[in-house]
Amino acid sequence: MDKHELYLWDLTGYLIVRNVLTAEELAAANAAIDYCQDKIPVGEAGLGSRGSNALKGTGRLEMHGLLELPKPHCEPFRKMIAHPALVTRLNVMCGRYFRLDHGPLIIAGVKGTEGLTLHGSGEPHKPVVAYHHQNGTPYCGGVTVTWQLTDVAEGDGGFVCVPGSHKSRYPMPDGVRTCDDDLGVVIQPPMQAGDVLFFMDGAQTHGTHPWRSENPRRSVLIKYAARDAVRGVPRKELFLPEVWWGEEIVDGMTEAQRAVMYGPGVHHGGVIKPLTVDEDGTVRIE
Ligand SMILES: O=C(O)CCC(=O)C(=O)O
Repeated sequence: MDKHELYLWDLTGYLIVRNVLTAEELAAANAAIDYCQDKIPVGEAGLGSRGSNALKGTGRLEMHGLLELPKPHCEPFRKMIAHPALVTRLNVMCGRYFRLDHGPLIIAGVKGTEGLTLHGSGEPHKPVVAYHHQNGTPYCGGVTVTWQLTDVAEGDGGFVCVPGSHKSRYPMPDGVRTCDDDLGVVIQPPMQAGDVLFFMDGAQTHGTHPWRSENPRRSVLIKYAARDAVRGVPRKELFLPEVWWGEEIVDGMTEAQRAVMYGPGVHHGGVIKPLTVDEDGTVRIE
C-alpha cells in the first residue's frame, strides 16, 4: 500500500485498486456466477429500500456461500480471499493478523433492482468496526473488499458512500440514509470489471443505489476484520456456549451463567440476552 493509497484511504474511507483480476480470473469468476445465477434468491421488494423513494425497486439479489460451490467454481473465490493485492493492503488497514469474518457473497443486480438504505458511520462509536488512527498507524476493525465482475459506469447505481463519514461526529440525517435528500454528499464511484474496492464498512456511511444499467451488476463482497474484532460468524451455532466452550464446561450452568458463555460477535440474531441484577442481588436474564 503506497503513500497515495494511504492518503486516500485515511481521507475518504474507501480505496479502489484498478485492474487486479486477469482476464482469465475474471472469466472463471463470471463462469462460477453463471453456474449459480438461478439460485440467487430475490429478496422481498422494500426490505432494502425501507420506504425510500430514491432507492425503491424490485427485490435485492444477494447470495452467500460462494466458498461452498463445487469445484472448480469455488476456486476463483478461494484465490480472492488471500490475494496479494488484498494482503498488502489489509495488513495496513486492519493490522497484520486480519481475518475473514464473513462472505464471500455476491450482490447481483438487474435493471430496476432496489437499493439499500445507507448505514454505518463514525457516530455513534462502534468499537468493533471503528476507524482509529494513532502514531502514524491507521486501524479499522472491519473492512469490506468488493471484487467487481462487471463494469459499473457513472449513474449505474450499486455501491455508494459518503466519503469522509468515518470521521463524522454527528448522526447521519434521515435524508442521507434514504438518499431522498442526500445533501449532495453521496457518491457512486465508477469501476471496471476486475477492479477491487476496499471500504470501511461499519465505520463509513455506505449503501446501494438502485441498479439502472441494462448490464447486470455482479459484485463479490468479502468482509474482513482485525483479528481482535468479531462481527459475524459463518454459522450461528458457533455462538452457542456448548460449541464455543464445549459441553463439558457449560454442563449444569444456570441460565445466567450460560448467558455469559456465548461466543463473540454482533450477528448473533438475538440469541444472546443481556443480564441484569435485581435489588436483592439476583442476576437474571433481562
Ligand atoms: O455494495 C453494495 O451495494 C453495498 C453493500 C453494503 O451495504 C454492505 O456490505 O453493507
